[in-house]
Amino acid sequence: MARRYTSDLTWDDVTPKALYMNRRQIMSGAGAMLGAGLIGGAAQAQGALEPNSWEEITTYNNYYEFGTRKEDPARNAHTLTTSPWEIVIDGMVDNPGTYSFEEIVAGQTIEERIYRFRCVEAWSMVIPWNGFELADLLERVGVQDGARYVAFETALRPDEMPGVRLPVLDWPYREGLRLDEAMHPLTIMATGIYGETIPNQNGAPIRLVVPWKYGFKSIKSIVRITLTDEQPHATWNATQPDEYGFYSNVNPNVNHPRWSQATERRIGGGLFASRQDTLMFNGYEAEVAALYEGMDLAEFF
Ligand SMILES: Nc1nc2c(c(=O)[nH]1)N[C@H]1C(S)=C(S)[C@@H](COP(=O)(O)O)O[C@H]1N2
Ligand SMILES: [Mo]
Repeated sequence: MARRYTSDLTWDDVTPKALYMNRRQIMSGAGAMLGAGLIGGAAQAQGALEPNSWEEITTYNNYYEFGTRKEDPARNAHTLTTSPWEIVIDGMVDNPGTYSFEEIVAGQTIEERIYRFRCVEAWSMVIPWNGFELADLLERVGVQDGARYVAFETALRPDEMPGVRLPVLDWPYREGLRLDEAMHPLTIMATGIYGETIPNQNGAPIRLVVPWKYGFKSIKSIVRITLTDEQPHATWNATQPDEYGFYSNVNPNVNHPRWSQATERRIGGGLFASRQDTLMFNGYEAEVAALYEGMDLAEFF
């Protein structure tokens, strides 16, 4: 019951709200570039893991349903209706059904989890999420014997999502985890950032966060969760199987065919910040390596 993961990043690492508000004001001012450079540079010199600002987290996004440029989701995602919201939970569960967002979060303790977030494109952030362990939800609906994977699906609403009118991906966006990955205490369903309701561009009202995997596994605005005995369809994996594996664990030793994964650019690091080394399993090796014992991580990338 009290199986709780303690993050290696604590709230002491988070810029207090007053401070990050100041920082936003500083950065929008005349010395914006210089200020960003000095702050980011200082933090990095100390090896500190300073969470990214609200501004950075909510304006530099990947959410292709709202466009493929980093600034598109912040501009376009306001059209997404996030209330009411329902999630279908089906497949190999004792209590399948259509659950409202309120039913899903009822009784969950919303925790703060400050996680590194590493996109497969080799940029990264540190994000203070609010959410609950996916395992808690799965335990409530009752996972049946024989279930081996969890499949997830994002909403598909052409009226509200300009990006899905183009065949950029095989909509709806879908992802999947092995059951033991889904049940891992690091895996959360996020409903907030910095204690605020999660913005639409970050996957409102509820999205997955799997911090040891490349960002595309952390599927947004979930409307369906299915327990299954077969490896689920995963959008990026299906699109380019030689470039995006089903597992997609962050791994500095396995390069993307078109770029190195050994280093990453921390968003907000500033003009003079050097790239930083990418950590095995994004820094969560001690917690998750056992899940992959005996697996060839280059073959099952
Ligand atoms: N439905 C959906 N989920 C998605 C994506 C997307 O395009 N659509 N992009 C993924 C990618 S590539 C990344 S890096 C993260 C970005 O999350 P953020 O914008 O909150 O930082 O969301 C992931 N989840
Ligand atoms: Mo990504």
